[in-house]
Amino acid sequence: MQQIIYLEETDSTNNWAKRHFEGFGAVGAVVAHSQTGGRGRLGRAWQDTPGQALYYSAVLKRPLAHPAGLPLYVSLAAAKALRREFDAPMQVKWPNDLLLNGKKLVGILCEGVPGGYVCGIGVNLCQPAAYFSAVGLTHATSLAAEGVEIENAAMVIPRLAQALTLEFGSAMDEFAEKGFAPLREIYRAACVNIGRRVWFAGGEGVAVDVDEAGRLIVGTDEGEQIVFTGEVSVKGIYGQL
Ligand code: BT5
Repeated sequence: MQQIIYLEETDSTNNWAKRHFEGFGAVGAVVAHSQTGGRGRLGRAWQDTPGQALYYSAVLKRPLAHPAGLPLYVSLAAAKALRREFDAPMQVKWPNDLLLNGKKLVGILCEGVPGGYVCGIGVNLCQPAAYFSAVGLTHATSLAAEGVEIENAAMVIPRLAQALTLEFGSAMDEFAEKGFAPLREIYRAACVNIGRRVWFAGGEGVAVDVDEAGRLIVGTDEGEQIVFTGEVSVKGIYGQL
């Protein structure tokens, strides 16, 4: 049985997992009812709606042959858990946002620490659509806002936390050994970037593929470019014209 710790409040479940990393077994997780300093990538904030969303971080203490693909693995693992629990058809925006009906439902923040990894996953469960417009997150959504019936979030949260934690156990043996390559087809099928116009730090073009290492391949006027990291906006997604 993998250990999942439930907290009433913390700054960020990723921070908490890092501070208590030594106390975890090979696989474990922490969930908070509320985060006072939830973090996104690149110093951005993750909004807190206590009890209406899942704030979860998995702790992973195992070597990964190709750790660069971890955020993509985690996005597929979360998509699988959400499909299983709620029958929700998720899409992925490279590298690791999960979208439902074109809006951001899940944010993922993977961080390396000495001896392993912390994988943070935020899932919006039952905030009403009006909440997102009130806080200016016009491209975000929750399961409930998309019509998924959530009777009791307090019961859904531990169920989803358990489903997610399973994905960090033996389910990830193949990824730990072989990296992203065996997942490439599944990822490509879910990826909203492919075939769309994208903008990235080095230019713009049409996303044509995701390679075996999980990098985005973009066809530009100067030829194919490989995007390793950073922000990529996608035409037609998040209000991008
Ligand atoms: C992410 O960053 O999407 C990663 C978010 C990870 C959150 C989890 S919660 C548990 C764990 N503990 C943490 O402290 N973090 C992790 P990024 O790609 O940088 O996106 C951040 C952007 O998403 C913000 O600038 C907003 O535009 C938007 N955003 C903020 N809160 C949101 C929410 N609740 N739902 C949807 N979008 C949100």
